[in-house]
Amino acid sequence: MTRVAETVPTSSSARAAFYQEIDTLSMTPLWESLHALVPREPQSPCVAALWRYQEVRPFLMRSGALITAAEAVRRVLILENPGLSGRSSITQSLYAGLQLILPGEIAPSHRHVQSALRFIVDGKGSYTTVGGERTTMHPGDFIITPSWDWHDHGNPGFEGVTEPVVWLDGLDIPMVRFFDAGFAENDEVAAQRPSRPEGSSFARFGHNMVPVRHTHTSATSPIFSYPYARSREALAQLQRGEAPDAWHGHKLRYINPLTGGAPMPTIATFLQLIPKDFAGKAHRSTDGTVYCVVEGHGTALIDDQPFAFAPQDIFVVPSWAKLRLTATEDTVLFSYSDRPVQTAMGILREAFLD
Ligand code: 1HN
Repeated sequence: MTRVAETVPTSSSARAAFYQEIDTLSMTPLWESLHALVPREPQSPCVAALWRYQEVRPFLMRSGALITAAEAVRRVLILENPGLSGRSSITQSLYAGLQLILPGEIAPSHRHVQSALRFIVDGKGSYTTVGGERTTMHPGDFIITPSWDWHDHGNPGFEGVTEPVVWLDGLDIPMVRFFDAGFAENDEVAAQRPSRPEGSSFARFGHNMVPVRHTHTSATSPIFSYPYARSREALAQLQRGEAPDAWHGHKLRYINPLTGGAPMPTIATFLQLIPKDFAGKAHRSTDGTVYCVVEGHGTALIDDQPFAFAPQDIFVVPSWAKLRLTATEDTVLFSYSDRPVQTAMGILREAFLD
């Protein structure tokens, strides 16, 4: 390429002095930051990372001895991306944390603009009440707390079993922070009194049918609990009947039954089965994604860096990083990302590589 002789003979010190002068007027030169502002492709500060549940669990249990759920409001250890230190974020747009609730505890009712998902990782015997309906939590269940719905959690035990319960919290906290649109309120009561029997929402919306005169107008799915038993059975049947997708294995996305779209306005969720001895092809997408291992062992190769995973581990794949999944036994992965937002903006990109 020929260079056009357009250089003005300014010294870098003259430029630096100029930048200092305009800084007093709260101005800054675009030409110094243009490349960073408009990169040729995503250059995320978020890095690939994996949290081994067996390593994390003792610390969670220690937190149980340090503070009660009532005092903490929510007893959570945040999974903070090592590249986003101090930002309480696992990707630029998403939050993740592991929440512990001990037998007999109540995490008091409150509500906030941030949407939350719970993915149950360990233990039986807890429930969450969302907008007046209680749901019992089982490992592998995917449960939604819609924006601005009252919610409280408790752990009274289940069928005589009392044990600590741990779940993964996924929230759109960084997105709401970005928009400076956050509001929150504490309830007058610690635990809501249920206004409908358990299972009402699922009866109405969970069977490929909907009430003829339903009035649900929320941006969030009217089903707020997607039981693992049913989703797992769907994957088992797919596995018996067809070959896995070369990139994803057998992968289903959770839907809002009223729209067919993502169950939450800001977060898409998925469950996939990677069959034993599957060696997936590489895939990349602009939605950085958080994975939680439900069953099985394998490796996530993220930009050629191997992360061996075991049940209950959590790992994060940054935007545009190449992901290749392999499994040494039948493996089930839950995942979530900001895909609905990128889709609404028309900026989602994916590439399926060989
Ligand atoms: C929240 O309300 C919960 O309700 C969990 O369990 C994590 C993180 C930040 C803000 C609110 C919950 C949260 C949260």
